[in-house]
Amino acid sequence: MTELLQDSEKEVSSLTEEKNQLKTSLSSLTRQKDQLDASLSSLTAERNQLKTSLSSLTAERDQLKTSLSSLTREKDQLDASLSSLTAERNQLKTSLSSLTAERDQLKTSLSSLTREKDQLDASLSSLTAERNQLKTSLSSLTAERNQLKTSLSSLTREKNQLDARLIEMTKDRDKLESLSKRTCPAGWIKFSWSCYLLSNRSDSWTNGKSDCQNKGADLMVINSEDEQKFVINSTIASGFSNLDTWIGLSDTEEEKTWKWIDGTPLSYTQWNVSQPDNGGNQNIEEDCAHIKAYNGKWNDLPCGNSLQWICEKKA
Ligand SMILES: [Ca+2]
Ligand SMILES: [Ca+2]
Ligand SMILES: [Ca+2]
Repeated sequence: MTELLQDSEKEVSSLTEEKNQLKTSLSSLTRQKDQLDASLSSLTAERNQLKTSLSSLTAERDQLKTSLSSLTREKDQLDASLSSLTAERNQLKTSLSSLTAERDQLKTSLSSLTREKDQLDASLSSLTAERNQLKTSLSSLTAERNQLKTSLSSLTREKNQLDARLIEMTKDRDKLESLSKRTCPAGWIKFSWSCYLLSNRSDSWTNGKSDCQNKGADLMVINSEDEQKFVINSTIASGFSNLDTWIGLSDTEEEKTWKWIDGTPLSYTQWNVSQPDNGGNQNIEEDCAHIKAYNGKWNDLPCGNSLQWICEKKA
């Protein structure tokens, strides 16, 4: 029995010890549970805060995504702008370079223009002086011009008169041309605007004159040296110079006043040496002229002498 008691005592002791241990464990577990409750409560609060944070961060992220997208577009535009600005800058650099060269040339030009301007200033000064002189000259030239205008006016009138005369003279010339084309009758010799005929017989100056008048002519009137030369040189008329021939010149009306038969003034003469002499000392009257056979010069003879004669009429 004792042994049994002993065993029970032992068992009670162990159970008591175990119960104490369990009490201690319970106490510690209760503390532990309180601590866990407190932890759970704070974790729940923390989770709620984190949920709120997550929500706001998500919103923020979405805004950032939107921003990123718009910034990406903006960046692309800026890239394009940069590219075009770079090209523009390169062009500007080129322009700057050429402008710099141009500016240097302009500087050089400016320098030479400045020198030129100084020269021009000097020239201007001398030109001003010259201009003043020219003004004075102009004034006198204006006066001169006015005089010349007056002269011009009178010259114009004169020219008009000359024009009118020219027209008349042209008409005259045309008449003369048509005259010069005229021909002479058969047997007559033409020279200039006249026809000439040597008589085939001899007679007095007066009868010779009548003979010519019967032929519509007159005794020859020598108007010029040409006509004189024609008479003595012409081949066909060479016979003329081999003969003494009456010409239409006489001083019958008034002694020593020689007149051509047609009233032509006596301007050209070809008298032989010492002629006319009215017969000299022979006490005769010599009033009619003839061409001398041997030299073609003129001499006066008595009108009744018998010579051949030369008739002349207009062609
Ligand atoms: Ca004549
Ligand atoms: Ca005489
Ligand atoms: Ca004589």
